[in-house]
Amino acid sequence: MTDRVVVAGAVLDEGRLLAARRSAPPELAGRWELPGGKLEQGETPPQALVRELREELGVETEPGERIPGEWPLAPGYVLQVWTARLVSGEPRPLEDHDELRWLYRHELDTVDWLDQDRPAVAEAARHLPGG
Ligand code: 9L3
Ligand code: MG
Repeated sequence: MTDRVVVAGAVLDEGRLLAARRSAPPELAGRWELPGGKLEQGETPPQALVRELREELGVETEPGERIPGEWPLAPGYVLQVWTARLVSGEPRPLEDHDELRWLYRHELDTVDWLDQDRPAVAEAARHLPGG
């Protein structure tokens, strides 16, 4: 059995990375993540990412490049991450999040990232100015 993919976005804008604080489920609430979610039937990861960011944040985005790596989640699921740029809209925490923050590179460790997301965030940092 191949693992199911959860796709997340390293949304980059004006030299900053978007971090989202989860409001659910209870065991993940309060922790920060790169927003995204599970692929639906027939979707490619970039298609799923565009849909998830629209649903969760109310923005239109364009996926960029895959961040190298794949990180284990709950059994049977793996996390893949793509960079994304904003095409239109201002991100708002519409679904599954209660706060958003734009972080410069030097601010990345000021939020309590999900353990699962930490290596992906470290890789995403390579796309930010200052390193
Ligand atoms: N997950 C971990 N890091 C992320 C994302 C978007 C998701 N950056 C985990 C949390 C959930 C599962 O993947 O256990 C499914 O995510 P969602 O559909 O609840 O966002
Ligand atoms: Mg989600």
